[in-house]
Amino acid sequence: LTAFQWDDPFFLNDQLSGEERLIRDSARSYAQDRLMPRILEANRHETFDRAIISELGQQGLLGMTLPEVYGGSDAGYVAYGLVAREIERVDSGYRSVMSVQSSLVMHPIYAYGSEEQRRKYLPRLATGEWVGSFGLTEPDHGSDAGGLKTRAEKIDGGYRLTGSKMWITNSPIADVFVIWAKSDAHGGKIRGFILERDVDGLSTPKIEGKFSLRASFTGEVVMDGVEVGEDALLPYAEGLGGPFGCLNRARYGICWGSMGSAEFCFNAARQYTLDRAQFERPLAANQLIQFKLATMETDIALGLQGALRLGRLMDEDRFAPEMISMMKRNNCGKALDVARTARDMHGGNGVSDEYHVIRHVMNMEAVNTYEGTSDVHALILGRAITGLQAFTG
Ligand code: TGC
Ligand code: FAD
Repeated sequence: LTAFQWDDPFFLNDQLSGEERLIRDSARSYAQDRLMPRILEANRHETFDRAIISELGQQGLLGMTLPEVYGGSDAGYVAYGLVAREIERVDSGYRSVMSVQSSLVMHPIYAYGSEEQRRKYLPRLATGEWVGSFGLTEPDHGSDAGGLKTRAEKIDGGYRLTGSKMWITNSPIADVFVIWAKSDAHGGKIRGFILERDVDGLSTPKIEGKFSLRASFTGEVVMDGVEVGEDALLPYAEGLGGPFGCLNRARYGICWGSMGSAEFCFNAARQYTLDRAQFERPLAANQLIQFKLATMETDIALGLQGALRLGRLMDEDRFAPEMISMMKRNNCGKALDVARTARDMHGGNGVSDEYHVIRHVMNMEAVNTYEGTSDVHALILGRAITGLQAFTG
């Protein structure tokens, strides 16, 4: 008989290559040594240390699925997922910053950009010298992304963009913006444009009072007749498939990241209930507590296995978007349940940020909503299962 390992029930560690383990361990050391000591104050005061993006770059954690010639490390999707898990074990806001830069800004420039665009932007985004953001959502079009209203009008030598984007991660501090707009010159189809910070008519007000992902800046992107040259257009993306090709990668990263958050909460709840006694015995000696721990651990173990399988399929380029919807929805939902349960098991201390679990609860509320809400992913799966779309009447 093999001994059960409560902290790695299905021996996930054995299913990784030596290189994947090295990347995971180095990301874990960075996250625990450098990010964990900063998070309490950052979350409490809603601040983000810009230096973190440069540090992620120095650690080789930005654009890691891209080829080395553009500043990436060609490390593959499993390695990328393992890093997301380590960063989100500390905080979803920090993972968000990394996901946006890697999957939502570097990926489209690599996949849909010209060679000049790749060479201009990717190396600087990979080192963290430049910060990127991705504008798809608008005040009146979130789940219904295809209804977006931002327009690109053809002018002499380029385009004029008008519209506004809402809930955009990194926008208040970004140097580079990948903006999705309907282009009159392309029959009203959705096209991607690269905007730089210093263009006239661009403003990026920060959204205040956010009670989730407080350690990551979120803002608007307001474009009041922003004029850009022909070279701002991403030549190789047309239609919703452009932004969704990026979202596939970012949603996949969240499958792993959410499990990192859940593992933190599970470990914290296990240790807390072992250490704290009530009625003259450890809380962990109670059946109700053990039931909760068993459920949490099962959800995490299954979620990690699913994420790993999905990552292997992505590395083989053999994935369907519905697989990502299934795992994004499942893992975010389970991570939210785990965080809420861990919060409860900490009693009154659970609402103090010193114990960190309440911060994970708050974060997972947004993670369960962005990149496609839980119910939108259910509808994507429902459509694939039945052949009937239920988004509209
Ligand atoms: P639908 O008819 O389904 O598709 C229209 C076109 O898009 C293509 N497509 C995809 N392509 C690749 N991958 C995918 N996952 C794709 N999903 C759709 C599709 O093939 C089709 O192409 P074509 O050539 O035939 O035109 O479009 P719909 O309008 O019915 O879509 C409905 C729905 C609900 C599925 C979709 O709009 C959706 O997923 N909405 C959710 C919106 C969303 O996820 N927004 C994310 C914004 S970014 C963000 O949240 C970043 S948070 C970052 C952080 O901080 O970490
Ligand atoms: P809505 O679409 O209005 O949905 C509201 C509710 O209605 C949800 O419960 C939803 O599931 C439900 N609903 C919607 N349609 C249907 C339907 N057909 N049937 C049944 N129920 C339905 N976007 C970006 O482009 N870039 C970013 O960097 C970015 N970062 C973000 C960071 C944060 C912190 C947050 C909170 C959001 C971010 N977003 C970003 C936006 C995010 O993707 C959207 O919030 C999300 O897609 C949901 O859109 P919405 O907020 O407009 O909600």
